[in-house]
Amino acid sequence: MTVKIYGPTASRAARALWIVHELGIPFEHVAMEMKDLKNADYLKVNPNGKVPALVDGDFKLFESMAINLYLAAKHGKDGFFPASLEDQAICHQWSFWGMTEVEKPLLTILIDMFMTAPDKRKPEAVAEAQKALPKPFGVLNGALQGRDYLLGSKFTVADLNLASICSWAKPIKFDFGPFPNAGTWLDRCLSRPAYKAARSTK
Ligand SMILES: N[C@@H](CCC(=O)N[C@@H](CS)C(=O)NCC(=O)O)C(=O)O
Repeated sequence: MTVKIYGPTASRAARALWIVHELGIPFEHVAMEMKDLKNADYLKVNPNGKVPALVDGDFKLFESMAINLYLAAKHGKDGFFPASLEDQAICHQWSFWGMTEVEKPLLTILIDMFMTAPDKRKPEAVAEAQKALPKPFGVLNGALQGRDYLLGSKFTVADLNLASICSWAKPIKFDFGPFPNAGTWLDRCLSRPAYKAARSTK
């Protein structure tokens, strides 16, 4: 069955597009326009009127991390979705952590830098977000000490989910100098062919 991924490539739908490329499963990309997300037809897919959303046969799902964890559990091979309950919990841990500890400050800076008219920018909010980032990136840096990926030597859905959030550190030119493990891990993840393929999905 072909899964449908809803949402423009330049949105959080990129996370789901990355994983379908990584898993090598057939998918249909329903690119959507942001202006259509509150249309009645789309609200039947995702009542939040947001992207991404997934439809897999009769099954519908929203929330980017939930979509990716579902697809990884269903289609992951060779440890991409780990076998043990503990390792699966670690994948959930990093996915939730990315959303709660990292996403907001990164997005605050990204929106201010690239999507806000100069007279509407909020330097205080940006300064606060800048101040918030070293703490989680310090934690991530420590977790990656002596290992290539979050669970060890294998790239898993934990890496994909967290790197898809942390990818926003690139356009805002976050300084990974004090966090070299996190910086090289992010480069390693973002150099994967599936990430590049997802970004060029029309
Ligand atoms: N926590 C949700 C956030 C979804 C979200 O806010 N998506 C944005 C696009 S990146 C959106 O649909 N915005 C439209 C709106 O808020 O009306 C997820 O990770 O899927």
